[in-house]
Amino acid sequence: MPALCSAVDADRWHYVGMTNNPSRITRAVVPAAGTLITVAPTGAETAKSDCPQLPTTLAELVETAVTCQAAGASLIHIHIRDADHQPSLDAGLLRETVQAVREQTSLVIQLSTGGNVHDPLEKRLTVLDAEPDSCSLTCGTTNFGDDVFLNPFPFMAQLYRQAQEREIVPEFELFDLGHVAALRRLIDAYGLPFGGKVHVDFITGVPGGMPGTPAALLAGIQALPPEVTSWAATGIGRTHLPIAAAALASGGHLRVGMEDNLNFAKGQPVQRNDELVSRAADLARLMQRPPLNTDEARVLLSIKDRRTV
Ligand code: KMH
Ligand code: ZN
Repeated sequence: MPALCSAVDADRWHYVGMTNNPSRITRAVVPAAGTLITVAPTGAETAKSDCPQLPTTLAELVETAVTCQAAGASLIHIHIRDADHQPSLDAGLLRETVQAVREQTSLVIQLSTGGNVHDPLEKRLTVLDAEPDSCSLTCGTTNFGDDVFLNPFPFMAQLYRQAQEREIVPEFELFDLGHVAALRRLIDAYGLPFGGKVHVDFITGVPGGMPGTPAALLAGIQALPPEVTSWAATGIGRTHLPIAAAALASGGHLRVGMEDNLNFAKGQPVQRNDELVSRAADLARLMQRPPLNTDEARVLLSIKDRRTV
């Protein structure tokens, strides 16, 4: 069976960072058994009025990024909000956000191209103009509660081609088993992403997508194409913790954060994103898969170094 993730090689240290443009990629040796922890701190669906502790201003987001890196995160998945705390794809604000997080942390910066369920496809493509390190790329349309999260194949292809041209590393978001098949189709049609790595994230437990169960996650893992070099998983709401445990036990990486889960435990709302990151980091250490630092994450994903200092 082909290696589906770095942890399959758990006992070996191996060179990663091979790329179609090696001079612009961090090269190092990383312990393959570590855990990439992504924080998704805000999302586009929760209202600030319903959750005042949600980081929606730039200052709150930067502070969140700093504390989450200290707690063990190495990648941040960002959705921004406007001055009224509404989801936004404003080009200037996106640039400002990328710049500020890049100045204050060494986190891999991933901008959401999923936006809010009501964002038009054309506008979602413009996110790449802010020159993030990475972008999300959802591999198919999904029922999303009472709404529809639209991702037709031509849109996926356009986003993928633009990310390749701009040397931005996509993270393929898989909400359903059919999305794994669409990823296969995308790679067959357009080749590998910039940097040559294929990193996917199973987003489980969305009402309308794959359930947040270990059985569903394992079905997804078993269907992954051999080109996939690493995978992560997250569970929405109360599936957050069981999916994290199942992912770690299966050799995967983790995504946590208030985009996905607003309760630390029953009756205990999350107050800060770093609480979720700390718990994930503890779990990873317990499983002998300690959090990757940001340099190791950059190597794992073959991220182009856009930092100026
Ligand atoms: N807000 C969801 C509709 C992504 O960031 O790429 C989509 C989402 C996925 O959050
Ligand atoms: Zn998102």
